[in-house]
Amino acid sequence: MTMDRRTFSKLAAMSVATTAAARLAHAKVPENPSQRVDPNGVTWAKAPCRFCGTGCHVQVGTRSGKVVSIAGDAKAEVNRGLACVKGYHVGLILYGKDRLTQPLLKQGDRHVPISWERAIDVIAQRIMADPKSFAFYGSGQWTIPEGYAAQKFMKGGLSNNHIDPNARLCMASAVTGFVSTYGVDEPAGTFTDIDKADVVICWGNNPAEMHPVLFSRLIDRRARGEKITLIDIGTRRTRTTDHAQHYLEFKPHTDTAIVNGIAHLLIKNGTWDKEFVEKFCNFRAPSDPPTLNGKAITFEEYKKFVEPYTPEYVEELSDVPAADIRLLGELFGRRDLKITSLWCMGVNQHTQGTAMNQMLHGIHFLSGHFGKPGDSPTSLTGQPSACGTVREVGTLAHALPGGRVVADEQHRKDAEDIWNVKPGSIDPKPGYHTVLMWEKFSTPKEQGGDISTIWVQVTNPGQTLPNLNKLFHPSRKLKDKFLIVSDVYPTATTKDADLILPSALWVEKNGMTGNSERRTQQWFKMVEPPGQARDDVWQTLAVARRLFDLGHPGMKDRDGNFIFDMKDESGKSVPVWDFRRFYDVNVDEQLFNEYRKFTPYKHKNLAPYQEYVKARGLRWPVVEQSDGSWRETQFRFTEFDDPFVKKGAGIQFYHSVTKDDRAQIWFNPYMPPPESPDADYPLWLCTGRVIEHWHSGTMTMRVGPLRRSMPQAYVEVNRDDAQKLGIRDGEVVVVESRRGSVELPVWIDGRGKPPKGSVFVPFFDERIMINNVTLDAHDPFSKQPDYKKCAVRLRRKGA
Ligand code: MGD
Ligand code: SF4
Ligand code: MOS
Repeated sequence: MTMDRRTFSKLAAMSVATTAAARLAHAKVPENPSQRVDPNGVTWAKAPCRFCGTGCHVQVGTRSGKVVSIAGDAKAEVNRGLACVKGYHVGLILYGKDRLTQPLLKQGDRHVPISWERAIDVIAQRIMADPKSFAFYGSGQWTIPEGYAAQKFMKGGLSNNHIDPNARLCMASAVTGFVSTYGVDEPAGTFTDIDKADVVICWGNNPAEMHPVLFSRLIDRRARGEKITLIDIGTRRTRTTDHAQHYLEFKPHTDTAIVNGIAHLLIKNGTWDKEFVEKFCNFRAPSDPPTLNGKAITFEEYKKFVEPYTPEYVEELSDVPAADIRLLGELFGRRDLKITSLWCMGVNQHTQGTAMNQMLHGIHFLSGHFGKPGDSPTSLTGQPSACGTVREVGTLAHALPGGRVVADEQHRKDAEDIWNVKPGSIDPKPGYHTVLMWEKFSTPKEQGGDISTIWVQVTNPGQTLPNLNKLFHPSRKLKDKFLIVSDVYPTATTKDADLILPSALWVEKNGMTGNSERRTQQWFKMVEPPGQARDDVWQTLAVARRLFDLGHPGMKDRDGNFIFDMKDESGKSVPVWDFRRFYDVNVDEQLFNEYRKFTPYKHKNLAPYQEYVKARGLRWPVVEQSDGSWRETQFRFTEFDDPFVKKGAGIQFYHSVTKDDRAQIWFNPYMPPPESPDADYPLWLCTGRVIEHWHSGTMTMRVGPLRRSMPQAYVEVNRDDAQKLGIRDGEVVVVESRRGSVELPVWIDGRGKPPKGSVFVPFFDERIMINNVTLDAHDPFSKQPDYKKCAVRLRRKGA
């Protein structure tokens, strides 16, 4: 786009004027080196999309202090100018009519406005009164600096490990899977594998709706004449199935049997990759008592374990025809094809989620489909920063930044040194994971419910925790339990909260996120938040400062300074807890550059903040070159790309569990699910998302075009089941489990097609709380609950 100099300076002056005007009331909008102004007076700048783990970049157009336009970002490697229906509408999420604009305190049955000062003081006083009973419930939608601040505040400042995120519900099993297989978290490959693979296998995953741009990046290859085979292994036909050459429908929970069936065939046919396995792998199996690292076994033992999983036996367990198991076995046995596996919630939300993750990596190792572009076991994440904030910053109850853990003395010592907090500040005992945290909050104190205050940021547990009647509702009737919620809109959680804090959303603040392929991304604040809404990271810092003023010893570092001391260029401390001064310095930059110090320990090296200002994200490890430039890494553990692999090693798993540079090939047996259909509850229930809506729908249901195209939840029912029950399309039915019930209209042959004996319900609709019905049974290692299967029955309303 071109424009003459005069127009440009006029526009620039105008934009300075609006910025200055806004500054009187708020913290200022920072300088943004990446922005440009077009002839219509629209200022454009980059930001990653607010929604999913694909991590597309968009160009955000602002004028007169408002977001007025969104475009795909052609410079972004992830999406190359594309966006999905949510991405194109992302600007509108800022402008729902009922944004939260002031702190609200519950008095009697009402929420009454209070000042920020009072709100911050209420939180600080609750913490001072009983610091150990305080918990922080965060999010994979926290920005990296938000999560890092909360992490340091809790573990370094309060010596309290009760911090856990919604991502526990989401990718905790991926983490335990990676850690027990590679000794370190997060995928070896990247989205580049999707460009190079000959065969892509989706394991209980519907990327066509959940990672739409990534999926079109794959399918578009066909339009260019490339041949790709897509295999969909699922429990329900979805939009992903529409594009697949092979659809293998399995009985819920039997995916473990399918993987064992492939291993069985590779060994029986002698098509496993002996050289790869001999050089780079060890074998493992569950121990008794069970531990995350299990026990070492020999290849002979492994062979014996998978021996029973013949194609016929797998068919018996899973209902997948033996011929299809053979097809998978043959494909994995071929060395001339490149195979990429994709998985997400179907594998992770599973009481054998850790096992399934381990085994998917294992099948790639056993067959040598690893370490070449296109040959990769690639786990996807749901949220925009499940990787960046939760896994890398370590906002889980047992973790420290940079892939480290509270249980390790050296890890604690290093963290205490970086934070400059007193030695011994960090508690070696992990805090409560999500399900336990909410269970403790919902249990009276006298009965061991030792969590009395939870601060929730950027998540909506009143709708999205499993088994709400057990984990969420009870606390709301207990007098001494206090719920604090930072959100941008009224939600199922704020409705029942004791204190509501209005937050700045997306480009109303600076931010950084990390997507599914280890890509760390950065954006600048572009517009002011409405009313008194303020940055989440400011809220955390303000409470920390209030505690400092009240004399909480943990808020002082070894030199007596505030643990979140922010300095300006001249080295003077800036009182960022005063919101008017918050953007006098770049708090994100200071927090990020401090966090960076944690990242080399486990070779998750990040570049300085300013490198991310220039890029559309960089994939870690990012390492400085001799010419001063910073180079990202696409393929980890491979000599040709990973700077940490020894010359001549080829492949090196340098964080190996067994300390011999090898990865682990796990055997895990098929085990039955915690709840299966029976005579009383004869149907499987699966739950999940739809393309139009983001999770609990708080943002996307306020975007007209998205709400209109998917206005309410429904239950997908198989035609045969409907006929048997005498249920018509569109009719409202009751879906009930042993835990609760909801009423929903029936959709027969809808968007997704569940097989006979199963139904599907999306969870975006706050009027229909499907999580009153779902199960809270969880994986023993990851503690991640299973939202994908429980037993329900259907009945006609009134019947
Ligand atoms: P979201 O709707 O993403 O769902 O569950 P949640 O995280 O609870 O909630 C994000 C909240 O943050 C919204 O209320 C939004 O309004 C608010 N928000 C947005 N931006 C900001 C901000 O900048 N600051 C603040 N303070 N708030 C903000 C997701 C969770 O759900 C996940 S990740 C999974 S994988 C689970 N999946 C799942 C399922 O598959 N089935 C069922 N039945 N339940 C599920 N629950 C889990
Ligand atoms: Fe946003 Fe995900 Fe859609 Fe990309 S695919 S535009 S990141 S919601
Ligand atoms: Mo959950 S990380 O968004 O799928």
